[in-house]
Amino acid sequence: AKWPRGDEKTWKEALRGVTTDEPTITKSIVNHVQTSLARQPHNLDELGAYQAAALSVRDNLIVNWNETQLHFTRKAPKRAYYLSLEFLMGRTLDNALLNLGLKNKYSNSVDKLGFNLEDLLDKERDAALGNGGLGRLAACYLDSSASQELPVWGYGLRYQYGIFQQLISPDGQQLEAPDPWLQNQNPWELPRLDVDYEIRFYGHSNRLENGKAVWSGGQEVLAIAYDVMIPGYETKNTNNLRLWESKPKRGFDLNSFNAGDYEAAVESSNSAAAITAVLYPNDHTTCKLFVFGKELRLKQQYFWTAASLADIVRRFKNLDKPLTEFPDYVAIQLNDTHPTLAIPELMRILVDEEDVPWDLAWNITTNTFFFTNHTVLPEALEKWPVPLMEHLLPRHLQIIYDINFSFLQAVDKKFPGDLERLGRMSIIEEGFPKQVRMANLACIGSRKVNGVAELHSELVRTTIMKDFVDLYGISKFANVTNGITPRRWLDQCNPGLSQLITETLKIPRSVWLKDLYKLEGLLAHAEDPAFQKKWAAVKQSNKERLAHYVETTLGATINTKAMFDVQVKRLHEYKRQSLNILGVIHRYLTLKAMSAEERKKVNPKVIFFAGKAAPGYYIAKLIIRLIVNVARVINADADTKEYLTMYFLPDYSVSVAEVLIPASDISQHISTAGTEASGTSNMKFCLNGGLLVGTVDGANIEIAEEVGETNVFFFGHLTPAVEGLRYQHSYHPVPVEQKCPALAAVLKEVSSGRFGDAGVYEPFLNTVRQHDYYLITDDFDSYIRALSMVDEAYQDRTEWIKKSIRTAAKMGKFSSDRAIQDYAQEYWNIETLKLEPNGA
Ligand code: T68
Repeated sequence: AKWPRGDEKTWKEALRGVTTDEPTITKSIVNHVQTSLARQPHNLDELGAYQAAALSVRDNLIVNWNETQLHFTRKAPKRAYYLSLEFLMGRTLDNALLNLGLKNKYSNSVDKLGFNLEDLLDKERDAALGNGGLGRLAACYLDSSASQELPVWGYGLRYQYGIFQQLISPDGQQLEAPDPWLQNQNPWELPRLDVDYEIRFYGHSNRLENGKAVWSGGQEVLAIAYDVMIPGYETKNTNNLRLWESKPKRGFDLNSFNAGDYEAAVESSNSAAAITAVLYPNDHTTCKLFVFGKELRLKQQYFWTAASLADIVRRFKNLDKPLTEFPDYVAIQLNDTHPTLAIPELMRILVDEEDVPWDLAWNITTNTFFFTNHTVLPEALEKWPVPLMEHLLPRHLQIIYDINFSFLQAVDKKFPGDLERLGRMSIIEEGFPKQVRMANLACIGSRKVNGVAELHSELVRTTIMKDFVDLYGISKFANVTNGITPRRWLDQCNPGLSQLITETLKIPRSVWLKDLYKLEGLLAHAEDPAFQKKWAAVKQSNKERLAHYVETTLGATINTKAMFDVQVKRLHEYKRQSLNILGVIHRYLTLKAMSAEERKKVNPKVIFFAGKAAPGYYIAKLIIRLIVNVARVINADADTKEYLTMYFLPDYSVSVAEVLIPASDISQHISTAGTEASGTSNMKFCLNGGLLVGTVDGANIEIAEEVGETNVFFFGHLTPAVEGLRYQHSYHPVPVEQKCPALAAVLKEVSSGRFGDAGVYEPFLNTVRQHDYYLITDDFDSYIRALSMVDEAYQDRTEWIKKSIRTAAKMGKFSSDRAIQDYAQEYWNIETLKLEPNGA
């Protein structure tokens, strides 16, 4: 092709590639210190040095990102889009350096400039645009997509404030503070002020002939794109995560302004900016009690899906292909029901704006979307009141009714006269008010539906989606077991172990980090005492690193010779941190009852908790309070503190997880059977050589299948028993004293005020004593037995280390690379498109 403008030679000499030599790296950092930050060596602090290094790395990412986008545009492959309301990215600098292969060079450069790279990495604020597993999964999937050179974009929201900062008050209560993560600027995004779309809310929809309508009036706001570069590991391919920010369409209301009412003049612009102001901190519950705030959440969902779809349709239309070919070029993955409005929105675009006949539009739509379910908990299934939807999105409600009408006709054709079935399957739930069932809509509008671990997918098929399986057949309902990226969750967070693995396997790190099944090669060394010793030494130094972190944050000194037992995840009754804390109290009471001599035989243990509770989740917050106050009593008890201490680490985050996970000897994944869809931290702990104590739930089951049941400490009732036990609790309750005396003794101590605050914990204790929906009383004894087996196993340290090696060695399946391949092949039908190093 002809050179587009100017002198080709001049351009080509001036265009830069990725900087890879140390002197140029150093120059580029200093250049940013001087010009981007307007600083000098004498007033450059660590934050400034971090920013300059980050800006220099960003320059490199942008070069690759730009070439990748151009290449993809030219080649026009089918693309997949991952729509997620949450991307829990954590920090970026370390990951970018790893993926670019520039860590050593940058380390040397900043060294010469008088800084230490590890200290600079620590200056970065987490991008915490997510609640937990669902958001972190999206982040791992972006890493794997880019690393495997797949044309995948993420679409999300650019919240001004991420998940709240958690503070713990002196009496153990969770307090929330805002997370102004953009305060120091964010070098990892590129504002695309030229990429904007108008998004409408409210107004009226007037139906025309043949299914079309005109939606007008109401409020219009602008969606502005911010692009986040997603580098692949050891490839030039750099994908895009596009986050939308809301902005008023016009600066302010000129009429009010001219009338002198300045407050009214800016009001509507405030309401536009509010849409992307803050991430909703509720996981697993739609917070039914608060009617306010709900509308804003629905606004977020529509704003984001409408902007993303407008962008996707525009990109498709640039290809100059008929709209019937849309599904040959576009696959859209719905991360939970949050983006389900994308289904009626695509229908609206096709029918109202592109003049596509309804049936054809429906065909295009149902061949484009794929839906991942992340929970079967009934309280977590999203429903929106019809009146709210009618008010905010009048056209979409019409479309949903039209979809529902033909859908119910099809159901009635297959199951004539089965009114109950129609009632269950309808997108609209009858009641006051009527509600839109988003999971039904997502299922009806998608090609395939998947769960996130084998057991969970089976529960989807047999419980919440059973009627839909009867209608569509089983093949629409499949499984993709979750995965985690080994780049962040082994190489970055555990460099010592990564190094040891590379020298043991005698293959380059880049090979096993891209093919995690290669870890199986470690099995051949499990019996080698020299290797065992090195393996144990890595764990020990990670424990010391964690101890140092706890010392600096909480001021506590920790016995790093003790076993480290960790439970870190969102606070929720179904995850049963309650079982853990009640178990800790049981252990404490048992220790207190022993003689000093007896105690000496006990395996010393340090227990770590961390996790946030949704701000409105009263019981979860009480459980945090109990954990903190029990810790205070236990840690101060001279009789026992040598053998048992406990810490609640405030403000759990991705970067705190990166310190905690590699240090764990054992971690707890103890949800009531059938409630944890998958879990992903279980995979992270095992990949770092930690063992699991857990229930037969979620991905725990598949982990045990891989590593062998002898290497996992399972306990508790199984999923099929849960329903019957709950029935018993309701209709034939047995007092705790009778059913589980050990637990009754623990509850009594808490009630008596032994851990302070007598009375405060009653509402929580009553959940256990009364309905015990999560089966604490049923699983307690078996849990305590499992913990004794853990203690026993830990006494034989060599055996333990072997278990640890064998566990890590068998984690290949849980790489998110495998999960993404599965999505790419079985769902999206997309192919690798590599950007060659020379840019071809
Ligand atoms: C989690 N879900 C599952 N939800 O609980 C976990 N929900 O088992 C699974 O491993 C993980 O998804 C990945 O599949 C969540 O994290 C949320 O955070 C959430 C947020 C908003 C609304 C509902």
